[in-house]
Amino acid sequence: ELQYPPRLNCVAALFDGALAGGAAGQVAIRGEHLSWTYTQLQEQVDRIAHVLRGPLGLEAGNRVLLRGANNPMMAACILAVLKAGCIAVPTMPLLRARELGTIAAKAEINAVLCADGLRAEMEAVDLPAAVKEKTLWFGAADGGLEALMARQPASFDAVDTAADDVCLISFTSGTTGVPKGTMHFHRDVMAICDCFPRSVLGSQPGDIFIGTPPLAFTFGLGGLLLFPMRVGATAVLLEKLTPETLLQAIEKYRATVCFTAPTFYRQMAPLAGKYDIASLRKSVSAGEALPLATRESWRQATGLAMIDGIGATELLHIFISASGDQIRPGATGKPVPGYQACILDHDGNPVGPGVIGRLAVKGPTGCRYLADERQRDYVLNGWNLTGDAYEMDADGYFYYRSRTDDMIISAGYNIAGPEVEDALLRHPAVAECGVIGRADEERGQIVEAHVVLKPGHEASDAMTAQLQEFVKGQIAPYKYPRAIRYLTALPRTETGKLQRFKLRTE
Ligand code: 3UK
Repeated sequence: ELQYPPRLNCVAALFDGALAGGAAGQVAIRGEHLSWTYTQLQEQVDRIAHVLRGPLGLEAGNRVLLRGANNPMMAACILAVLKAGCIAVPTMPLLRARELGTIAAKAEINAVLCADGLRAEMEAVDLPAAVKEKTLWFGAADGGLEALMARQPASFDAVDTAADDVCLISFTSGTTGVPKGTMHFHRDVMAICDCFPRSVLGSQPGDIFIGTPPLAFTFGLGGLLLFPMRVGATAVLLEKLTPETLLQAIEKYRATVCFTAPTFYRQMAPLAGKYDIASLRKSVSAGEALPLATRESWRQATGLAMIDGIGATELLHIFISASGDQIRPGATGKPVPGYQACILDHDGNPVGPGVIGRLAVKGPTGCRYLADERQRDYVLNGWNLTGDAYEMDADGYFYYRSRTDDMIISAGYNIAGPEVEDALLRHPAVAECGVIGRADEERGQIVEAHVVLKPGHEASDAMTAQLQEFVKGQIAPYKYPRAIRYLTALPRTETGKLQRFKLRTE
């Protein structure tokens, strides 16, 4: 059972812990152009906190929309908002003005801290005049936030917040369309730092964290900022990474822990041999299902057993995972110590091993939607229903099957798209694929695959027949894709998630 004092400011607690552990001179954040030790990061954070409470005139509990790519200044801004007793509302860098407007209105923001490089889109957002007056730009060649910081004291006393004051409003990335705001407390931030990274990763002060998820996505906020801070380790924050440049960066920065999505690992595997990435100890995959084929190709390329973990914005971070000899092929893992999980049937009753049902999770973090969102759809008797169809085995391992809404029902059979995707990915011509159910008069639905071929392979009827035969040889023949469409890329969110709804409406 995790216990935190009733008065808690998570950013103050993170710095106090790191500094007490001797991290003062250790690099906290390494960016493309600069790095800060823990002492230097704290000074930046403190100066920004002064700007927020002084010149910007914010009060405790005010909400600050944050916008920027992954870099040291964006990280410092997020930390400063929390340390100043305000609430961070981080937003994905690629969002457009209309989407930002919806988030700003839903979260009732009071101020904006935005990277100068994203200024044009931010200025196009329809905001109340009072908020426009409280907008500061950072990373500009002149003036902006940095000019104000220079005139502030170098040290700021953290605002004395309660452990269950809201400190973060995080928006879901909207695989279905409308983003939902979720609220998290100061103690939730500590809890995620004390669960997955402790028990599954075994993070240490010497670790160097690297990866792709935006800090505005809680996967990235935890993995690339909060987790390293909790143990006084180093976070490498880089913008615009590709599979190739991520491998280069792992080599260059001697990274030990990598956080990214399954597609990235899939694309990195064939290139990994070109780089010296022997420093890497842990590779964490989250955001969507990790196909066994991807796990195997990464293992072959690097010798590393990938750590799969399912997390959700509603629960802040990863709650089922496994590492080392606890990894079981095909399973996500077991509940992270601190969390409980079970499988429920349609009526909300628990089902035993071997039955597919709805995943339900309980733990130190949980879903609190902003205002009128669908809280009652997500939380049932204290259990969080993530919307995932899962199955448990007799040893308590949890196996992902599909999103609850994505289960394909064809001629009376239940078919999970990700299983068909895993089979297709084993074919040497297939780079990427997404499998959905397409309405069909005769069968209700048919299995339809959307395939991206590797360079050097052509879409043709012969290819379709070959892929269909291949799948029939891998899994029960009734699961084979009766229709195959070829694309040059799959529609994905900024967080790397396949947008199945877009495949369905194509
Ligand atoms: C799916 C997975 C299978 C699943 C997230 C790590 O993805 C994150 O949060 P989101 O709110 O989406 C949550 C949903 O994504 N999912 C995530 N991980 C896996 N499905 N295997 C996985 N390993 O449907 C879940 O309900 O965007 C991930 C940490 C923090 C996060 N917010």
